[in-house]
Amino acid sequence: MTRVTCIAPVNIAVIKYWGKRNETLILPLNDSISTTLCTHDLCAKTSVMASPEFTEDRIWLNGREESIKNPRLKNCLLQIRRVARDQTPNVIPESWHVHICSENNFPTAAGLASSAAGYACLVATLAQLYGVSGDVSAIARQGSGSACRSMLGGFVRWHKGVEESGSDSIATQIAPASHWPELRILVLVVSDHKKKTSSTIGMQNSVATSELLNYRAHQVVPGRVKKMEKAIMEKDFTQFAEITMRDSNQFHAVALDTYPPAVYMNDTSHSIVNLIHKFNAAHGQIKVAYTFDAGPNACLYMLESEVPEVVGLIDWAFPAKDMKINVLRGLQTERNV
Ligand code: 2P0
Repeated sequence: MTRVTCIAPVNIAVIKYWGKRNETLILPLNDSISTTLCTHDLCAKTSVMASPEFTEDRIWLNGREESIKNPRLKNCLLQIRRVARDQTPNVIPESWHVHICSENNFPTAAGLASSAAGYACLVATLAQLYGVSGDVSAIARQGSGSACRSMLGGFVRWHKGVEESGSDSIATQIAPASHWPELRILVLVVSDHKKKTSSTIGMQNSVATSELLNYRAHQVVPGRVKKMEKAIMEKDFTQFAEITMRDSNQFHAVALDTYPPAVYMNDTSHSIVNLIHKFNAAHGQIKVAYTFDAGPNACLYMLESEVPEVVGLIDWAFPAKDMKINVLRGLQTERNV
């Protein structure tokens, strides 16, 4: 019997991925950029065991057995085994089955990129178990699109690619976390309920019905990606923050432009947006940026020097007795799993 355990972090997009051009291969309509967190508060942990005594592949998610027949899961397993057959045929015999145990220590499916960390962790663990080397981000991408970004640390770009096969739709590192060590993220967990519309379904509906999505993917994001890379390389927080907020707002505008609309933010999310704009206006400069994924929870980017004042502001605006809003502090990471 042989066993490997890995942990993988969540990533938070500053240029959002929303919409696929190929559902099977999970090829996106536009590039996206994220930062990978380094905190044990927000990560997935996966153990995979292989044994000649196992009679079938099985998986447990957060302690509950799930079907191994999930096509994305099956595909990741199949592809790692295919690479292993070529690269390392003697590490795990082909006849052996695997048992997979995976858990998240944060709300699953509440718009906190749980599938990104989960599939990144699964693919990295399988790759290690089977002794596979090289870039496996294209395999993680086929588990969940945003998972390919969690395979790398620091500032990461997922290139949409142009090949029909998806071979160039991979993640690359723009810069390691050490490039901008003062950058901090606060994750405000507004709600840990499962979202009504999953990202996968939400983006399918957007592709089918939103007129704004095409404009965003083809006219807006390419320019934003260039500006964002420059802001990151120059450690220009004002630019970084403004693009981050505009991109979050545009992604939610696309969600609302979808028919029927996908509403991910709630009243508390909108209160947070207003609070941050007022805070920045009071300082006469952008000190904090917000971004929201497919859920109501807020991620706030700021420099380390601002953390005490912002935490104080959040405590003041959302007293614990009135509202459940947990603040998790995320740092960036150098590497992933
Ligand atoms: C992102 N999201 O860039 C965007 C922003 C949500 C909003 O990537 O269908 O769970 O598995 O590829 O990766 C969520 O999408 O969707 C996502 P699939 P995924 O982080």
